[in-house]
Amino acid sequence: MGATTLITVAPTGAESAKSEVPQLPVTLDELVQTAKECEAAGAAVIHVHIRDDEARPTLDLARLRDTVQALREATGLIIQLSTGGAVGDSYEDRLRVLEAGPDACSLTCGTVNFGDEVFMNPWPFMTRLYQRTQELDIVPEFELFDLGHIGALHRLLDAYGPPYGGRVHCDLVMGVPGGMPGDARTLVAAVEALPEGATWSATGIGRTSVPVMFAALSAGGHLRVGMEDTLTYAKGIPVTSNAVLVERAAALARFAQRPPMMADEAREFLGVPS
Ligand code: KMH
Ligand code: ZN
Repeated sequence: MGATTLITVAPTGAESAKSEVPQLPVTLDELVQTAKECEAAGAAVIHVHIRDDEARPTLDLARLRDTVQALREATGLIIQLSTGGAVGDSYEDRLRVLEAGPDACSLTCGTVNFGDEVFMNPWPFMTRLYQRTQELDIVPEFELFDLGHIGALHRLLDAYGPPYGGRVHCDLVMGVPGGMPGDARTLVAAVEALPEGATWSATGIGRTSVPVMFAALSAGGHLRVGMEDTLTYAKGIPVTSNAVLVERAAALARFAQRPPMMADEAREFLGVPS
């Protein structure tokens, strides 16, 4: 078990509407401000989805480049761009995200029912995306929404070798309607099935956020929190900012005697060049 906890913040996502969640950071200024607050609160990685001028999810390359640059100038956070985008984004658009020059990216290891929709990640797309990360020196984080995705991760590593950076780091995304449930026994089953030497964080969607945090800390994992995943702080209490979610994660990590990992340590841990 590591002595510190890597905290990733996922501040925006592609699913929530600004009109319904006014606190959601959707403009570049809002995102940079959120990133600064979350870094101060203990985050070391930011998982980024961006929006267009109408606050709709977009994978526009120029906008992604501007975002990476602005976050690099304003913070020391590791910048992980989403290659998941929004349900229905094309594979070509999702692959092109890597051209924006992030430190890291998400790479989902299989298709999954996603509420009433389907988040598509067929094997040929996964393999193209993985090979592109290797060509472009981008550290992938393997997003696992289901136990079957772990089988696909083993197959990917067997077929194409280790990731850029050298560490296999995964994120268990738990509690999506259609994916694996967000509870301790599923988390343990998933962790048991990971490749030898892999490290992992976990995130619980919606009401599973807090139980998944406790389970992850108990099992030696790292944490991802943010308004992409959770809009309710506690029953009946809306989240007011990403920073409060990071503050809570950092407090629990300290309580577990594994305080937040600082950005420099996180770079070394994930194999992201300084
Ligand atoms: N927005 C979801 C369809 C990722 O960022 O890589 C996919 C997602 C995963 O959020
Ligand atoms: Zn995402």
